Amino acid sequence: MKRMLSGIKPTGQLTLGNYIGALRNFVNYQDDYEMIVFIANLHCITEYQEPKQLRKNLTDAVALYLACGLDPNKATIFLQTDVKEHAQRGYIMACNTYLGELNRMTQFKDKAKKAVGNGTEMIPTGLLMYPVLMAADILLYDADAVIVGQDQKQHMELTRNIAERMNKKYAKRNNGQPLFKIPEPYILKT
Ligand code: LTN
Repeated sequence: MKRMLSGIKPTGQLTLGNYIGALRNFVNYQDDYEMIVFIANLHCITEYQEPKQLRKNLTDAVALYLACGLDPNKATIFLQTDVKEHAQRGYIMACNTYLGELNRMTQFKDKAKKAVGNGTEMIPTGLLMYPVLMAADILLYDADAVIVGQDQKQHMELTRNIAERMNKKYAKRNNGQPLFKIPEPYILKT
């Protein structure tokens, strides 16, 4: 069975758009794929979250996913921070990613511009590192496919580039075997 992965970042109220865009697909795919779904709470805090509200958003998201038919007997569902390897692998990915690549990410540029627009000129480093952590999330699980929204397409491309780069760089150390499976993006239509 092919393995499919997705991360959910519940920073606000879940909407009908979430249901149509993501939820429905997870439920459809859980019979045909080995589904791994996690709540990306480390990604949530790249922008300030009121702690109580964040905790509520996390549990609300899980409740909604279960209510919509995501079946814990079929899919693996967990919290990103419960698997310490996400953060650890994120560091290793950062050592194999160029500052130029991260600076070019459109989501980073938009969010950085907003921080400056607020008059603070304080851009959290976590915003820059966001795609590196996402690459770690994906490559940890040797996923065949990753479900993402259109806005995450560039992050998926970077993930594939990092994987290919590390496969080349470390092939000799791994008996010629690639370190990582190169995952296919499944881009959601909204
Ligand atoms: N960046 C995604 C959430 C996310 C994710 C992932 C999705 C974090 N890690 C790994 C797929 C695979 C978002 O903003 N929705």
